[in-house]
Amino acid sequence: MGFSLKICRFFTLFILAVIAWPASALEQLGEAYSRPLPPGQSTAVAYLELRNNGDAPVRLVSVSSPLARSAEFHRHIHEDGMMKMRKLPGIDLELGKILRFQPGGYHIMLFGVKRPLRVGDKFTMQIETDTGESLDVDVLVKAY
Ligand SMILES: [Cu+2]
Repeated sequence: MGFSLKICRFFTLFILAVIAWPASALEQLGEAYSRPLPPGQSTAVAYLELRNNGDAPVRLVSVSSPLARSAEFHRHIHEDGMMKMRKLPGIDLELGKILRFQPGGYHIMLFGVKRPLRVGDKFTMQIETDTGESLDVDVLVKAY
């Protein structure tokens, strides 16, 4: 009786977990942040960490923000002893893997930023995947 009740509880919890499983594959880890942008400048950079919690690999295909005219995925690479950055048409994110946008690596560039950014300001970005998922990201402007 006690044992079968435990089994029953286990399966009930299991089924509830499956039902409650988020449809969203992309999970933001920690805080997304940007840096102050003085008046007269219009290109900003944003960083964050994402994990693929879905059940298949996913590809990030676009990023946008109401703050900017356009936004792109970029990556810094070393080439011929120089640090260069490349625009990426998309970024593949394996199942269970973490993608870190961080200084010197992957980053998100925002072009045509419509206002200066001061420490403590916030703005939003939307990241879209090839599966049609859209993740809203709140970005905080932090000091260097
Ligand atoms: Cu860049």
